[in-house]
Amino acid sequence: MDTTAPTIDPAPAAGGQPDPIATLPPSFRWGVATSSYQIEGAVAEDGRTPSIWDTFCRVPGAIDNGDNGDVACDHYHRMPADVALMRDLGLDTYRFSVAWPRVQPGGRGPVNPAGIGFYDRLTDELLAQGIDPWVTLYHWDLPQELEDAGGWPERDTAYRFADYASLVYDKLGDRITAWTTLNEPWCSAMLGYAYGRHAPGRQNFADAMRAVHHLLLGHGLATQRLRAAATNPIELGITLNMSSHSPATDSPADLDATRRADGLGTRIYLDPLVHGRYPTDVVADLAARGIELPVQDGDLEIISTPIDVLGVNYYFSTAHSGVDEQGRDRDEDGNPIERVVPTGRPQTAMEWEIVPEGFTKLLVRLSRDYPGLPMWITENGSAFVDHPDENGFVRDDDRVAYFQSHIAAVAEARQQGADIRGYFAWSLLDNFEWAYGYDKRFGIVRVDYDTQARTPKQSALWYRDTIRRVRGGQA
Ligand code: IFM
Repeated sequence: MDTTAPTIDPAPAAGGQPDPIATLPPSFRWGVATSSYQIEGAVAEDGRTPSIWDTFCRVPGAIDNGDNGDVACDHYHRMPADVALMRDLGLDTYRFSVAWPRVQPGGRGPVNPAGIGFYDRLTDELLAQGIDPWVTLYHWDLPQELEDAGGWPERDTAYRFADYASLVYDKLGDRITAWTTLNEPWCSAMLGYAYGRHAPGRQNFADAMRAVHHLLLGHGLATQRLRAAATNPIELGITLNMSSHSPATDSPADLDATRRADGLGTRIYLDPLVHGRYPTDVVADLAARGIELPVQDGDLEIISTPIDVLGVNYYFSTAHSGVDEQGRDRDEDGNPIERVVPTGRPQTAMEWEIVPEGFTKLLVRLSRDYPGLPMWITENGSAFVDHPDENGFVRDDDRVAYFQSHIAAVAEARQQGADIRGYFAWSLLDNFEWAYGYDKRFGIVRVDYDTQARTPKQSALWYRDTIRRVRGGQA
């Protein structure tokens, strides 16, 4: 990394108040997160078979600009240099995901030595540079063969996932202690099977609900397998994407829409994971639509197998209305309306409203409703339109401001009693942002996709300096 690049001082906190980030303890842990399909490329190398994303990217119109992950950031071939970048940023930990079709081609059968070899080398490289590896087992790249057999709406996929998790643990468990089963099952279920915006691109709400249950079952089965296999202490958990939901007005329709958004966004996952039951109001809402979750005897005990850590991914918060723009409270199928209403706040390039206080509210709420579960912020970050200067340097003040206000929001939640142990910035590199392709840049390091050159942005330098100051107790 160019150490002559400017060092960025954090902006003073508003109103001359002490910076809340200064309240984070030196023991607080800092990292960056990525995912396999978004950065690796090399989709047909060393025995990897297609995932649902390789297939979906070939559907005309599915991805902006017709982009795909064939090359992405070419991380598969540039991994040691990328780890060196992380070392130069002074990171404690790196959260990456393992590509299922790379290590178990087709989603069944034995491990592929060449595929797992990549993660084996990555693990060793991280440890050699003093960075703790944190594995996510599933960040959406389901082997296509398993989708052809029914995908997550099919119960068998949960058992296939547990087998795959065991294979990975068997090869990496001697060196890796932090394990996340699933990343953002809401996205897998809703974007993938209800809205058709993500792979595999299906649009069937009942299938999405079946996927929710089987994702949770897969998580529980994998948790049991890893616990049984672990000979050393491990930190095991799941990562959920969550927001604070508020009603657009205090009308009964808006209050009910907010309840339903929270039910399908947060409680349908956390209630079974932590309390061993699905929320009764959500079950009733589904029953009103003729849908029953495919729960079998013993499933909820498996799903609520104790975990050590809850991963929280936060990007925005939302206000909800129970009526559409024409004032109707039911859609054409007779289902109640639940509409996100803009509040006029500034937005990121994703058109997501910037609501740091919603982050504090969410974290405090989680610690109240699901007590005793330590939290890590496993993703937080923002896409903005980046403009490199004549030297290729990106002065991304908007991204720095986003990080500053959101890390301060985490510190504020800790002050209010939430047990939060660490923070991963999303993301190390600009990367393949799913249906948006490469136009949306979340990286703290700019990637020139023509040359694959990496250039740390101002936000990377700010993050490095913030970590140093907090560690030294002088944030
Ligand atoms: O890029 C994604 C990531 O894969 C999952 N969490 C949200 C990020 C930004 O959309």
